[in-house]
Amino acid sequence: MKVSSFINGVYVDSEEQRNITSPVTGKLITPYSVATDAQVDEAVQAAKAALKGEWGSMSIQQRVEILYKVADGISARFDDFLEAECLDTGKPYSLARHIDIPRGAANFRVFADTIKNVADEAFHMPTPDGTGALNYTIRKPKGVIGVIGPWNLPLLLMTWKIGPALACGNTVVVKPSEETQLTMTMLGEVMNAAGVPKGVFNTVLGPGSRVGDKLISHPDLDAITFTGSTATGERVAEAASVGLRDASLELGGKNPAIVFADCDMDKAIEGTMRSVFANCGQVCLGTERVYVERPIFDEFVARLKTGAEALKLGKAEDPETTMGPLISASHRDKVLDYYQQAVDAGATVITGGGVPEMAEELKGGNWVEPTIWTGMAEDATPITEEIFGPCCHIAPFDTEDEAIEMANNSPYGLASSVWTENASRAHRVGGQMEVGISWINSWFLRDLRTPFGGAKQSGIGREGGHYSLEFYTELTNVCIKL
Ligand code: TXE
Repeated sequence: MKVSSFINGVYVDSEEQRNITSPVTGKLITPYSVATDAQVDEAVQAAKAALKGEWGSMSIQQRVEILYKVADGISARFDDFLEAECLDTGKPYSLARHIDIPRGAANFRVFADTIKNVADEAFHMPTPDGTGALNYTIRKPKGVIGVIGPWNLPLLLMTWKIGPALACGNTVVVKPSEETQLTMTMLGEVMNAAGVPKGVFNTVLGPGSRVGDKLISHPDLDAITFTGSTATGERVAEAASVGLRDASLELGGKNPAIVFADCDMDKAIEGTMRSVFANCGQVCLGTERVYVERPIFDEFVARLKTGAEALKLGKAEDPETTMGPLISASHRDKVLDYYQQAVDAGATVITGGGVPEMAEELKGGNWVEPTIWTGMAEDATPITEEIFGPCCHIAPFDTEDEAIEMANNSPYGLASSVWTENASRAHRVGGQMEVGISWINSWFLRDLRTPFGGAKQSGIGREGGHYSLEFYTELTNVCIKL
């Protein structure tokens, strides 16, 4: 497969080639072409021109039909997308088969349905002369949207933005993470086959600091939607402020789980296993801080340890595999540095803490052990900073108020999970979490109509359902004097 930017309906090469390597083996997967500055500009100009062409004059129904075809196109090539996503990220097939690829298709279907069913607002108003007036709103596309995303759930997170952006009639220039570009590259073929007009969907490939920065600084972008780290989110917000463009920022997290003694322990362990270790801990919604009520603390720690030690690290395609590697060697260095900082901060290492012994052919991969700590002070950096690896710290608590205070004591506010069988407590505690998404007895349970986003340094704005429409459209109020 040739990996290059997709501009105005065709793949374009460039002289500068870089390598994509496997997180599983460290070996070369394929080279890719880095977009030049001129190609970034061409992509934005193609997107701008497409707004005025066939795409711009389509009815909502016509757009919706095309988006259904895009969803069908992903589903029809399910196995190709699955293989590419797992090759790029190293995540187990068993995970991507149930989450990443189905959600990639669903993101087009759901937002096609959303735009089809949304009603315009209308208000009648009295006027001094008694004739009255009628106000109604018209939803228009914002224009050219810059879409920048991360490497942890590449197809899922990018289409979560591209789906609603196109449903609302915008055009997009997409910059996937330089770590994971395969499924976004394939999406170009799907768009062409579905009849998406040229220039509506474009990709530019390359490093964020260069290609990404060139894109967000382009004066002809009308809005930017970004998922990634808080530090880069601040840079995106800065670039968006020039020309007063709108920016939607979905950033990092340091998500807590609170486990009360009245929980269903089996469910709490199963849910926490997923929230800590799924995707090798590389999920923005993942749990890295677990607070457990003292009477069940020892049992909880022992059972989570058993679960962590039962995880099977291995190749993505092996049906036995339940955990893959980290995305890159540099990310592994970062995670291992936190593992060391935890020891330095006096942590008791319940399990893991290092690099696992892997079979010869996997030795070059970015493997780390699933890790659980106890005993750190709440201000230790492995407890305050996002690690983005397969690890968590477990601390005991004695009262509900103490648990809420510890859980909320973070500069981040993306997600939380509360485990209790007491319905009053579930509502009381769930509502007090300073986060965008508060789960009770669950994790990663997502209805795409609900608002998604973070409080505090976890982001600005919400996407999902009609919240996405708010971001991806510009409203015009028409006021008619009757
Ligand atoms: O993120 P970046 P990285 C967190 C996680 C991880 C850390 C760093 O803690 O360890 O961030 O990961 C593009 N202008 N999350 O370095 O830099 C970049 O090319 C424009 C949490 O991968 O934020 C990529 O496409 N674009 C997160 C995207 O931004 C720029 C998921 C994200 O990269 C740019 C990923 C620039 N100046 C990491 N610099 C989550 N919330 O899910 C970089 N990019």
